Amino acid sequence: MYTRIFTLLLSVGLLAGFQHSPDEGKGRILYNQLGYINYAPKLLLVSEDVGLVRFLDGDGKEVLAVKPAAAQFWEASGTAVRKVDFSSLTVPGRYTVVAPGAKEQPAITISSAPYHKLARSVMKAFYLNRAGMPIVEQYAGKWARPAGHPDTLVYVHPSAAGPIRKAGSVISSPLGWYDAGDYNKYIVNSAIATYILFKALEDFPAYYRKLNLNIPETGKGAPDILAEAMHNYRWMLSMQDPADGGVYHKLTNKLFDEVVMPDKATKERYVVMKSTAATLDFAAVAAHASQTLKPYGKAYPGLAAESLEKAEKAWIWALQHPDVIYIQPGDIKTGAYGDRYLKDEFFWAAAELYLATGKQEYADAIIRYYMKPATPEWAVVQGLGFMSLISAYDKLPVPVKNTGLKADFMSHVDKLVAISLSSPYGVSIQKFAWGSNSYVANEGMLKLFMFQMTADQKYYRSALSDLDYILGRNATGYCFVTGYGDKQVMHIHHRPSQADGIPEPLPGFLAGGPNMDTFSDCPPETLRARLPAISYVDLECSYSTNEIAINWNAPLVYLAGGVDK
Ligand code: 9MR
Ligand code: 9MR
Repeated sequence: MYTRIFTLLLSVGLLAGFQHSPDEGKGRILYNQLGYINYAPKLLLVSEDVGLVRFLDGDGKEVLAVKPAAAQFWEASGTAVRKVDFSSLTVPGRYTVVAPGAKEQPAITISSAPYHKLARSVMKAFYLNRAGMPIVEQYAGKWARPAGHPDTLVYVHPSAAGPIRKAGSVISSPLGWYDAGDYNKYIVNSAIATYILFKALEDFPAYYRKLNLNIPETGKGAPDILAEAMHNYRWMLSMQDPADGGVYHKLTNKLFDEVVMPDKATKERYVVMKSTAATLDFAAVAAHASQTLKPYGKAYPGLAAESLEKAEKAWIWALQHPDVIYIQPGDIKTGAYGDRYLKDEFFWAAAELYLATGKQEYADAIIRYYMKPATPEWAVVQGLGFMSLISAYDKLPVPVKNTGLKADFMSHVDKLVAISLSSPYGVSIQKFAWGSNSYVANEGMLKLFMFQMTADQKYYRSALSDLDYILGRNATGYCFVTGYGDKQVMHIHHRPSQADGIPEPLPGFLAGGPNMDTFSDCPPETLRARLPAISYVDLECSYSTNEIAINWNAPLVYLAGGVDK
């Protein structure tokens, strides 16, 4: 009875916006827990009650003292923070941060390459999430596990049936990455993640050609990042119906698997419904792959040509079926990725097909589907098309240039930079949705891309600031990448991490992050703040704030590797 009343009071408190986050309150120092680059700008945050911040070297000698800037209130977190700029500290080392009113004295690192391990690890996470093959000790150490989900016997769901592949017939569609904490494979999300890895290789070629991930394909003639992307891309290719070029939306169980290791999850799997979104995203990635693969014909014989052929076939299907929205069949309960707005998918596919073929019809399509840029999300993909087009800008025909795509993209990214400069936390994110940390990572990716294009330092600085947020300088105080930081995420919603009997989670995964999309995932008595930037719990039940996903890690690969290069 008393517990009931207590719970009731608690819920009233929560609904009223009462903050229960144990991390809230006074005396905080928020900082990038992996460290800062010696020659780059450096910013940490303190709460408003914290005074003069002193930096002590290994001998306890003060090397710098900074008066925090005026407090700035952030509506998203319900707290005020003061910026501490310590950019003048450039000597690599460990420094203790002390300040009156602070409840801790954290040690911060300054180094020439503080993100090297991280960049490799966020990429290696894709290997650890592979379906269809064993993860072996030589490459994974204690994270080794037997193969799961071979997907060599997959049923054609009634929604996916055609004249040749009838309902209930069997196809083979192996490999790929698990999407997230669940074991299903979804084309829409796979496509954007795969593309971003291709793009990371292209934009930071020297770095990614030599980055050794210690995976089975290492040393076999292709850069590891490409070989890893190929593990998923090969699965994607098998999702196209050879009869008509349409692409199944997903390969999935009927219900989400139990929380067990992959090899213990053996329920039947289905390919479900072809959709226009999946087919266009497939077309974009396959067209792009035809270019990415060109220098690696020895490692992947014939694959570049096959890719282009499949991409064009997918495009034709999409033109003939321009509005097949994914509608979840009644017996299928897994993720939907049900995008309803497809102009951006048409734009992205047209852009990639033009770049791969130079054909007039695709140039016309770029213009026909032209739209203003936006930061990428799984359902918002035109930004990826912009990145590809701008990278090849000089080769674009005049009418395509005349869309104003370069200026439009730059103004989008400039807006992001402007927001981050005036934001109390130094970030561009304003809307906190499911996977909020990936919004920060995607914004950082766009900024770093602009830096590559223009060499303008303002983009680089703002991208670094996004990385600072992800690595601890955020309102929860967590370093959001598993396996890293002083305050680590320990309980991600990720079946292998939950079921493997090892206390710590698999490393290198970006947790989704704070948002208020749903509160129904954890038991009702769970304490969770009711303000967007702090509404996060490090609990396995909290799939809405603490799951991981391939499309969230991918932009972090771009960002962390691009900064580490
Ligand atoms: O594990 C699932 C996760 O990958 C999804 O993002 C999430 C929302 O669709 O659903 C999770 O599965 C839960 C299901 O929806 C309801 N029963 C409990 C499942 C978690 O173990
Ligand atoms: O990332 C997706 C998020 O934008 C949606 O709000 C959410 C609920 O539909 O689903 C997320 O995607 C999940 C997918 O449906 C199933 N695998 C796990 C994904 C991450 O939570």
